[in-house]
Formats: sequence, C-alpha cells, structure tokens
Amino acid sequence: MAEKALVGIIMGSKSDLPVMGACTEQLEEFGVPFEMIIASAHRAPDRVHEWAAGARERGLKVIIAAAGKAAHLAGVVAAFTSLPIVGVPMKTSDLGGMDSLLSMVQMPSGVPVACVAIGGAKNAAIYATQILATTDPGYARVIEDFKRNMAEG
Ligand code: RP5
Repeated sequence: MAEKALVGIIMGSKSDLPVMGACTEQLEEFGVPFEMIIASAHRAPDRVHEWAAGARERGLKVIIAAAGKAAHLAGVVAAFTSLPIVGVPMKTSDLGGMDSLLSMVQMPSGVPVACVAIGGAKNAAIYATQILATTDPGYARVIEDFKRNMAEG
C-alpha cells in the first residue's frame, strides 16, 4: 500500500507543472509522501473547495498551493482548511510574477498564507518538510542533514 500523503500540492494549471517539478523532486528526495491535484480557483472552484475541505481528514499536514497571475488559489484553499498553506507564486509572461506574488502574499488579516519567492517551488518543499519536522524527529534529521550538506557545499 502506498504511504499516506502528508503534503498536499495544488496548482492552478498544468502549465505550472514544470516549475512544480522542483517541489515534487525535493519532497521525493526527503521521503515525504504527497498528493497532487490541478484545480484552478477560478476555473474549478468546486473542485478546489472539495479537495481543501477534506484535506485534514485525508491526513494531510500542510498544503502547497501554486498559481500565477491573479493568484487566489492559496487564499481560497486557506478559506476551506485549518492546515497551514505555503504559496508558490508562478512567474508570468506579462508581469514577471509580481502579479502572482502580490495576489498571494497580501492576504488580509486572519487568513494567513506563507509565501515563497516567485517560482520558489523547491523552498516550498523544504518549508513544508520543516513544518512536518516540528513533530516528526525523522524529518527533523532529514532537514538537519540537508542543511549540513548545503553548508559543506
Ligand atoms: C493560473 O493561471 C495558473 O496557476 C497558471 O499559473 C496561470 C496560467 O494558466 P494557463 O492559462 O496556462 O492554464 O490559474
């Protein structure tokens, strides 16, 4: 049986997949089981609602939400779950991703979304694992090893 997902990844379009590959690769390297869905806050709001509302019950501990342009996805997901959300603003052709970044990071008081850099898919994976590591010593060791390797170059 496949391991139960701890991280949920949602993205607004299949066009986000190439960038989000850096996120899934990092989670795989860390041994973090994840589930992934493509569902836009604008094009498929009902799907987003259903997925986000059931996330905690499915066993997820943290959600990574990636979207571009008027990037409401992370905030909409945050509206439907008490799990922590890490947003990944996508680089865009018209405004270079500033549109995505500002849409995502400027959440109103009371509905937080943590936000990594434009295209920061790998950091989202690391941050999500760090959240898991607050209660899981195994993931804490994984992060400590990762940081040690990075320091050694
Ligand atoms: C957002 O709009 C997606 O997250 C994507 O980054 C952007 C463009 O989507 P496509 O037009 O490529 O499907 O919803």
